[in-house]
Amino acid sequence: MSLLERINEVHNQLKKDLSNVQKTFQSVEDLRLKYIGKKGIIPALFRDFGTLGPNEKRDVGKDLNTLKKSAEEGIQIITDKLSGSDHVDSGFDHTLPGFPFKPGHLHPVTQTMNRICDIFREMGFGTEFGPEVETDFNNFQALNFPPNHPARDMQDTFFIEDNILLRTHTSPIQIRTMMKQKPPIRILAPGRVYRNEAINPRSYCVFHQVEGLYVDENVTFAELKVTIEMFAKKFFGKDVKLRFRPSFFPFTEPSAEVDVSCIICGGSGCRLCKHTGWLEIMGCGMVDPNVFKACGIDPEKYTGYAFGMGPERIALLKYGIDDIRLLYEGDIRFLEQF
Ligand code: 2NM
Repeated sequence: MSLLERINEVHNQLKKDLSNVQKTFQSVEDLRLKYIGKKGIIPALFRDFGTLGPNEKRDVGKDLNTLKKSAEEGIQIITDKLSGSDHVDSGFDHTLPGFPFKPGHLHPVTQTMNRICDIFREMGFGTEFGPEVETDFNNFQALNFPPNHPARDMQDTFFIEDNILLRTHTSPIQIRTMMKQKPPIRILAPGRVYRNEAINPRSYCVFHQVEGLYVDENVTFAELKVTIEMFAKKFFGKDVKLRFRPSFFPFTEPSAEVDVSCIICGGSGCRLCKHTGWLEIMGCGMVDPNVFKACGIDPEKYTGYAFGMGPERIALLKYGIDDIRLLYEGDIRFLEQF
């Protein structure tokens, strides 16, 4: 092969190497050594070039110089690019202080649920979860709802099939627990629930509940009262007063609704408590014997109390928000205040 042909072949190989080289300083340096280092290909060609006669030198010299220039420039361009994208001379000052990104935080409803669960955990309540798609049995029948109760209407409940629905409260979690576990049972059931009702400032079709259940021998209404009183004082402050009003739920007897003295005015009357001095925070009662029977628990041996509250409602009260829909619009200007 003549020197001219070798130069041509080396030039083609150089072009391939330049376009395929890995973009690291080490690979580019290896390439430089291969072609223009002292022991490289191009200096070797120059040594052979020195043995040619004057006429041949004229023909070959031009191509050899072009090859040398290609190698030097090609390697320089890649080296410059690498330097720019790495650290040198990119025009960016790496010593500037960092941009102050605000750390994120949990949603106010999640914060409220966690706080409720934490307080009851200190009192010995475990936490149970369950599916949002439930059976009619777990959501209504076992909870002593009569077959024609208005809550079982399509107007109030999202049905998926005849006996399959979106749970309207987290009580099915307690039903599942009572069916698989013997007393003593002391659990909290937090979760998302669904109701097919018109959306307005006070109610939304999706919201949350935290329910509690305690089943053992000789559980009394007095224990229910002190447990809820301890919770309310931890959550709202030790000066808060409580009021239990008689109420009705299919799954408890007797039943009560619990009010706390208004956290804004302390009981003297204001806009938040609609000038009553009281805020309703939850419902509660003694578990109806029919619920125990449906779960295979002996109502002659065991009694129990249960309670339920809505973290959305409690978050609205705590933060003085007047429209539940704000909690679900995901507007960061609203959410970042909590
Ligand atoms: C409430 C109020 C009163 C309740 C009852 C039960 C169960 F499964 F044990 F029967 N779970 N939750 C209950 C009782 C819920 O929410 C306002």
